[in-house]
Amino acid sequence: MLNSFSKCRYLASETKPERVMASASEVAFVGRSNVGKSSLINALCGRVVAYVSGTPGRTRSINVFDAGQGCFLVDLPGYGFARGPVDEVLNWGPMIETYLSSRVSLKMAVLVIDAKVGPTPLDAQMALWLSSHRIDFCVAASKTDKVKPSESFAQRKTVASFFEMPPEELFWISSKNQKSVAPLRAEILRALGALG
Ligand SMILES: Nc1nc2c(ncn2[C@@H]2O[C@H](COP(=O)(O)OP(=O)(O)O)[C@@H](O)[C@H]2O)c(=O)[nH]1
Ligand SMILES: [Mg+2]
Repeated sequence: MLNSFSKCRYLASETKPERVMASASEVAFVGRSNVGKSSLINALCGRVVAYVSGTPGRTRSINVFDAGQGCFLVDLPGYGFARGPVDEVLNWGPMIETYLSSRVSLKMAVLVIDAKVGPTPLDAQMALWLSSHRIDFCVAASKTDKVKPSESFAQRKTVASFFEMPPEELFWISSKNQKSVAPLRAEILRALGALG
């Protein structure tokens, strides 16, 4: 069973979900554009494997990373960014929905949200969509370095209660200073190794 992402490497970029290669098991990252999905993948791997951009809406394809032993990490295009070529914007919803609902090897989604901003209506919609499609997911609040330490405890509690979970179940992470990445890494490895 896989026990780290030290050998994880970029595999492919696809705009058609049906073209993504088959895996034994995989975990996908969803969330707003620019929320820190690619940075989080890099933090989980302990080195740069995913492209990080300062410009929102840059990732318009499904980026696949091979973690070894047939396991994939999948970086999905971010939502909430309306600008860009019309066909790309219109293609976004069907592209991730088709991907998420058709991958038989998908073990879990990581819903990445901004720790300071908290969940947006689109994040809430995504959580509901995942639940209604019976896709197991966890929530990772990223960029926690932007939350004042004095407000961190209360903010984590508020965000967790939005998702109706205890605060300790909400992953509270900073990719910038690598803070608390380990518990999420363990959860993803557990999900990838899960049978069924
Ligand atoms: N302060 C801070 N900035 C971050 C963190 N994670 C990502 N960023 C920044 O947020 C921007 C978007 O990051 P990226 O990973 O490309 O987001 P994506 O669009 O969701 O993949 C970049 O400028 C990153 O450097 C974090 O934990 N803390
Ligand atoms: Mg990205």
